[in-house]
Formats: sequence, structure tokens, C-alpha cells
Amino acid sequence: MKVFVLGGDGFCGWPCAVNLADAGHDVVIVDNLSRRKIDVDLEVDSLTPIATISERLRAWEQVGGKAMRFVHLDIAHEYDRLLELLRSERPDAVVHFAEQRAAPYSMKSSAHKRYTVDNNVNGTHNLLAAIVDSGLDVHIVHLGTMGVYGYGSHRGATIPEGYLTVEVPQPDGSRFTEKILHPTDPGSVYHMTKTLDQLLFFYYNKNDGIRVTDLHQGIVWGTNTDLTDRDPRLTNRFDYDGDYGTVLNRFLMQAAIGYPLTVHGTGGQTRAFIHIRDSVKCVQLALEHPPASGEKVKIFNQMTESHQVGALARKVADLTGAQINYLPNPRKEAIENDLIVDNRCFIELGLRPTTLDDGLLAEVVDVARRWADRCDRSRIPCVSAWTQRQAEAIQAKA
Ligand code: NAD
Ligand code: USQ
Repeated sequence: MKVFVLGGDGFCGWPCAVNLADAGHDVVIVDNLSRRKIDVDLEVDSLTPIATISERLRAWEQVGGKAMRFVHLDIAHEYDRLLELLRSERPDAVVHFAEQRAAPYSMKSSAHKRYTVDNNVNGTHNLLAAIVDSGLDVHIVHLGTMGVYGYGSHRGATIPEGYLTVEVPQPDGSRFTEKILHPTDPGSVYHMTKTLDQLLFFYYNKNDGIRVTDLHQGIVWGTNTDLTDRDPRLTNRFDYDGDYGTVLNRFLMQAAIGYPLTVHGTGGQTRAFIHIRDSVKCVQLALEHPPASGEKVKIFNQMTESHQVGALARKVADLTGAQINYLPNPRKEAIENDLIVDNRCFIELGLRPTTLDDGLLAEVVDVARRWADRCDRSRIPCVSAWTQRQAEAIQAKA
């Protein structure tokens, strides 16, 4: 099928685009390269050296991959071009990764909050409105987040795949049951934009019959897939800095360079995780199993396992001998939470989860060791605070 991969130059998008091309799909990458520009602004770089998008595409063809095309386009601000692209290319599906995805970056200042809301909410809305304008029947596969459900206590309840069955009491004492979108509880401005995306999908699905699969993805770890490993110019990015680096890849990279692991607070936070190889497979499965016409938004929990941050740090320390540093938490989040997640949809579609114990932890440490001299240690601390009080606590410790 013909697939647009919006955000196909990013950490999850690039290996996904390559995988879809390898599976025989006709892939058009659409990206405004904003992620690369944010690195320039933050004065930080991917730990792994990444080729330009043109070099990536050339290298992919040179290793025998099916050619992909690239369109430089800002989906949040170039509505007419987006609509024209849909009309001229007539894709069967659009995979939508094109958002500002870092919670700490979204909390740096009011300018960063406004940028994140403007970019993410307008981008998603432009896509939906343009599909309606185009009159095409395009399946959207969106990368959402597990964070829409929130990380307060779920009191032992299993988080369902998007919809919660509730009982509503009536004035006469009777009750009726209904399936509603699971209530949202975002933990940052970034996560809030994903809850707004969810409502946009709900509305356009109800009003215009747009077919949507929303993937509530956990924290992605790892770097490369077999395909991006084929040539150094296909290498994926590896974010390690305090804004874009995510917890497990950060711990593995910190262990590789002898930097004490940066646990926020007590490390009692539990989060959902998925390896990049499984993330790529899940997107393909979702794409190849679209909702039927008239079906409501399909929501899948795209995660394979849950872990407590402190336990992860201990696991990495056991593997590598790293020290652990317990730091004041820059985020406003529960000190501890439970997280039991239903992920049956992907398992039933055939996903065989990659787990932390598969030796892949050591592989990430090896990648990080290889590029250790590219690391700027001063960019490791998380300095973007959720509130002024937390900013002061971090300053006092520095
Ligand atoms: P990323 O920042 O590496 O990639 C996002 C890509 O989208 C970048 O190439 C960027 O240039 C592009 N982009 C952003 N705004 C755009 C716009 N307005 N127009 C065109 N292109 C634009 O992020 P990622 O880690 O690859 O995440 C991709 C998606 O997956 C995000 O929506 C994110 O919320 C979601 N997700 C990521 C993770 C994770 O751990 N990385 C976990 C869960 C969900
Ligand atoms: N944490 C540490 N030490 C660190 C970094 C993070 O203890 O050095 C803690 C954080 O305080 C938080 C947890 O680890 O409790 C997760 O932080 P993270 O930066 O790894 O992940 P998060 O901010 O939630 O965001 C990432 C992606 C985002 C995606 C989300 C999925 O950047 O795009 O939506 O994971 S989820 O967490 O399931 O919502």
C-alpha cells in the first residue's frame, strides 16, 4: 500500500519507514526536520552520528532497499501543501509520528509549552481536516502515549486498551453501562497534547468516519533494528540529554561512560516499555489490520512490559557495576505508582515481545561505549523543572 510516514526522520519514525519499505510498501516520508533543529538550539547531538535525510535515503537504496521519497513539510503550518500532497499522492494510510515528543522540553518555559501545543495539536488537526477535504478514505495510525492514562494509582486495576466500561447511576436508582474513552490524566504539557489528539480522533471518527488506530505507546528503548544496522548511514538517533533522553537508554548510556545513574526521587515510578524493534513491528501490524469502515477508533496499548525506574537502575547497575545517584525529582509526578496494562490486541495479532533480559541491554551499552567520546556530560542532568519550587531544589543540589 502507499503510506505516508509523518515524522519519518525521527527516532521511532526512521526505523519504521525503513521496515515498511522492506515489507514492500510504497513509503513517502514527510518531515520538517524540526527535531534536528531542536538539537541545534539545545546545543546537543544524537550520541550516534546520524546521516542527513538525503544520505539516509541514498544509503537505503544502495543496500538494496525499496526506494522511499522525502517531502519537507510542516504539517502544523503548511495546510495547503499537506492537502495538495494527499490529493496528488492518494495514500492508503498515514502513520503519524510528527509531534514534539519530549515531556521535559515541553515544560522548559511558556514558549516551549506553547510550541508543543501549537505543533502537536495543529498538526494532528490539520491532518484530520485535510483528509476530510481530500475526500479520500485514509487510515491514520497515530503514535500516542501510555501517559494519557496517567500515573496516579490505578488501585490495582488493569488499564484497558483505550475504553473503560462504566456504570452510570440513574435518578430512579437503575444503572446503565457504557464504554467511554478512558479518563485522561496527563503528567506534562506534552502528554496533555496527546490527550487532546485523542479527542480529535474521537470527533472526526464520529463525524466524518475517518478510520483511526491510536497506539498508546510506552517508553521506547534500544537504537537500531536489523535494517538500520545494514549500513552506518542508516543508523538511528540515540538521545541521551536531559530533555530528550528517555530513562532506560539514559541509564544504559550513563553506565557505559561511568556516570552515576540519574534516578529521580526514590525511583518508585512505574512505566511501560517497548523495544524499538517491537515498536516497528507493532506499527506494521496496526497498518495491516485497519479498522473497518464505520468502526470506532481502535486503541492499542503498545507496550510489552512495565518496570519501576529504581528497579531498572539496579538492574543496569548489576549488569555494568554503575553507581546510582538519587536526585531531586524535576517533575511533578507520583513518588510511586502501580501499572498493570492490557496489551492483548498486539499479542493476538502475533507480536512476540522482546524483553529486557534478551541481552539487548548489553547491546545498547555497547553502542553507547562506541560513541562515548561524542557525549557532552554537561547535557546529561535533567534541568527542566515542572514548577519553580522544583527548579530551586535542583539548583540547590547542583
Ligand atoms: P522524534 O522527535 O525523534 O521524531 C519526531 C519527528 O517528527 C521528527 O523527525 C520531527 O522533525 C518531526 N516533526 C515534528 N513536528 C513536525 C511537524 N509539525 N511537521 C512535520 N514533521 C514534524 O520523536 P520519536 O521518539 O520518534 O517519537 C515519535 C512519536 O512517537 C511521537 O509522536 C511520540 O509522542 C511518540 N512516542 C515516542 C516514544 C519514545 O519513547 N520515543 C514513546 C511513546 C510515544
Ligand atoms: N526518569 C528518571 N531519571 C532520568 C530520566 C527519567 O528517573 O534520568 C524518570 C522520570 O522522572 C519519569 C520516568 O523516568 O518518572 C520516565 O521518564 P522518560 O523521560 O523516560 O519518559 P517520558 O517523559 O514519560 O516520555 C517518554 C517519551 C514520550 C512518550 C512517553 C511514553 O519521551 O514521547 O510518550 O515516554 S510514557 O512514559 O509511557 O508516557
